[in-house]
Amino acid sequence: MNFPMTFSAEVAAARAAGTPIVALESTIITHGMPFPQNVETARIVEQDVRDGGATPATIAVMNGALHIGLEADQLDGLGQATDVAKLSRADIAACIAMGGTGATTVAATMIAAHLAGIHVFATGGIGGVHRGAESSFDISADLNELAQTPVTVVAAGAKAILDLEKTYEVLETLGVPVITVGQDMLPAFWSAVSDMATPLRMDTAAQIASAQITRTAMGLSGGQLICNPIPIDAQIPADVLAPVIAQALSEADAQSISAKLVTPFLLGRIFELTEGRSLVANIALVRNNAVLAAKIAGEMVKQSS
Ligand code: PSU
Ligand code: MN
Repeated sequence: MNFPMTFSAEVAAARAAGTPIVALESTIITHGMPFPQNVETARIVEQDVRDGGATPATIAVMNGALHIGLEADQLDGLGQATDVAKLSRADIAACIAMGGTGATTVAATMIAAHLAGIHVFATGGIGGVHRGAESSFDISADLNELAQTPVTVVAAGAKAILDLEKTYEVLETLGVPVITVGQDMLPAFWSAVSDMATPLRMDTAAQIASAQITRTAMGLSGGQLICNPIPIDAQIPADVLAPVIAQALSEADAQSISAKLVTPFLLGRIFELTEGRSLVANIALVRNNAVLAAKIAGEMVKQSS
């Protein structure tokens, strides 16, 4: 390998032992949540993965090296740093080549996880087709990544700030399995249900692991999107959120927020407009996803051996 890739001590040990590992992203820490809740959440989510029987591997680029698993002080540093780049497929290699530091989005975390032989990844919500994409062309690189990189991504669906109908249409076009856990309707990130039926439903981690293993065995490229609804007692109902999302979107438009700044701006404004309630829900859903991802990773080890 002719680029620097380093493993945290616990990830190195898990690799040597062949025990389950769950990848975690870092953009949610640097661009998705405010300090200090970002660092607190990252630590709690890592512990949720351990409690679920797997080893957490939080992924980031630091000083030109791809880190698979962060030591506690590295996580603290990243969570407090300003000026950290937001890395997707387009810029992760350039950041490493230039010795830079950056946080990985869903797309970049999938690439890194695959390079490290990790098959399961937990996050909050994936990026997708933004509202107004018919004129802005703003479609997250997360969607293409799901189509080509064999990693199972556990999320609470696509983020509700997006055009969810267009997002799921594009996923279907790209041949990405969209699997909702335990219910017939797709979730909507902060809300447990949307008004859309899920293309596929599964009820156990074993089924989800088997589906990814079968997909890869058949030579079908790409991963799967696992839509894990936020626990009902932690959700914010969609009708409560709708006007808040509309206001944040119109402010983004008025201020000409574009490209990589859109999602962080919207999440930040929704946090303010809900007086922190959106963050409480976001933390609950990420934790829920980490627990499921650990079970799926365990099943993958079991079924592959
Ligand atoms: N999930 C969250 N909060 C986030 C993200 C996911 O709960 O901030 C991040 C992920 O890194 C995802 C990114 O890839 O938001 C989407 O950014 P964009 O829309 O610019 O592609
Ligand atoms: Mn975008």
